[in-house]
Amino acid sequence: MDARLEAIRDTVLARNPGEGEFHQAVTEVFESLGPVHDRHPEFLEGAVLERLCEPERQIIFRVPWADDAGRFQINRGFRVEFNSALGPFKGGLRFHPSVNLGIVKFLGFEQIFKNALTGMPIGGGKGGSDFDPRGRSDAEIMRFCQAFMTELYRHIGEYTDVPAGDIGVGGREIGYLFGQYKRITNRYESGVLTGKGISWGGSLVRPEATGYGTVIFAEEMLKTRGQSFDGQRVVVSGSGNVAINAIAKAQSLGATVVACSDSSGYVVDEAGIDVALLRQIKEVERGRLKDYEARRSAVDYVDGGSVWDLDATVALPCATQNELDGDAAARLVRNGLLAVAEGANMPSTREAVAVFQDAGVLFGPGKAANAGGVATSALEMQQNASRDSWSFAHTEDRLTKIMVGIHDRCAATADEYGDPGNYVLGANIGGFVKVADAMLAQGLI
Ligand code: NDP
Ligand code: 2IT
Repeated sequence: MDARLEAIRDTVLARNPGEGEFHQAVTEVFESLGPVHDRHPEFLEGAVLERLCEPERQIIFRVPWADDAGRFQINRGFRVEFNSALGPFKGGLRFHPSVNLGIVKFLGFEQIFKNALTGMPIGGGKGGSDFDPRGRSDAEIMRFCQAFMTELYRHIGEYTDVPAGDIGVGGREIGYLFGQYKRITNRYESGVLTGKGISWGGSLVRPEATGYGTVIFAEEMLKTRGQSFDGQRVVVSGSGNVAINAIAKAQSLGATVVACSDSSGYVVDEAGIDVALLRQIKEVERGRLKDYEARRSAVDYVDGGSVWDLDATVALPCATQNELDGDAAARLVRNGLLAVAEGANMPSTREAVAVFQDAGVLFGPGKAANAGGVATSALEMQQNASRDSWSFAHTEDRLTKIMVGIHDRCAATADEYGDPGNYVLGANIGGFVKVADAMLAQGLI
């Protein structure tokens, strides 16, 4: 790492002790930015990096709620409003027992650059709670969402901060959150949340957008080597919103997705994952992936283990951070891997990324490859602002153009900085320069 940047990075790490994922995300971005600071000394003079690493505002709050047995439960809520140089803070809410400040900050930090890459007018933020939705009734989910919004409402707004979904937060939760926001504020402010239902201000394609976008990004990478998804053998981790829609899109392009997972285990279905059955189990019944095995022939369920033990030509990690380490990467490379596109945020460890890059595997980092979700959230905001709603075909066409544009910008930036094919460099520099220019233009804030 450039020595000037390393000194700033070390200060950031010392000021934020114990936030391992945040340290990892900052280090990974800083490693790309040395050459930018040679060309743009004004970024150092303007203390852009120091400002970027300090969120504009961080909110931590108590979320008290009552479970079905009438017992009082206390969770912790977060919203980190990281950077508003390009637009209102924008990013999802994660409900998962592992959520802590360091995780919310890594996600918010990544979101700044991702949102810049989309070309849409959105800043970066993230939030969530250590609430565990697993095993909770619908009524408990509703009461939790209402309690969460009872504090969050005062910090968000169409022009201020616009949350959406992430792990553990989908259409159901956004509905309860929106209802409570409306009830407290007495305002039908559609643009305050994205991922809404279609009849009450949502956008077609938003549910599919992250998974579809990840596959579109991967297809563009494959094209640079004269290849496509057609005939590829694909392994996907996760079986949530991003994973299911990535599987559907990859198979529509002629690939066979032979496996997917949840946090308990994985299924191997050599005929190709049955997306309708997977949706039925995970989205309708809210069941476990294990249930898939009994309902389809010639399927193996492996309890525990790792989906990365299988061989594949394309890997799409779509579950969570640091789920793919250096050993798993080396195994995939040995078994003939061509490409990786990250549907999840930071699913590959730094060691894994190094293995992929050293082996010449096409590697699309999350902040570029999974930007289709937030980009379509911005399209939802655009429809809300004009009180309009677009067709599926039109919205999907916009998403496709945005993803191709992100791919091409990352590739062109990597070329410009002398490292062709390095999408990590291209995404980090491309996103950073746009935000840095806007921050300097807006003065010392
Ligand atoms: P969901 O809650 O819909 O699904 C998450 C999936 O990942 C589940 O299969 C879950 O398994 C698995 N998973 C979650 N945490 C862990 C863990 N600690 N260990 C193992 N498996 C785990 O979330 P999404 O699909 O929305 O999000 C998946 C990833 O994509 C996240 O990294 C998120 O930040 C990222 N992302 C999401 C976007 C969106 O639009 N939703 C946009 C961009 C990125 P189980 O059910 O067993 O917990
Ligand atoms: O990580 C992400 O980009 C998301 N969870 C989606 C955020 C959004 O505002 O749609």
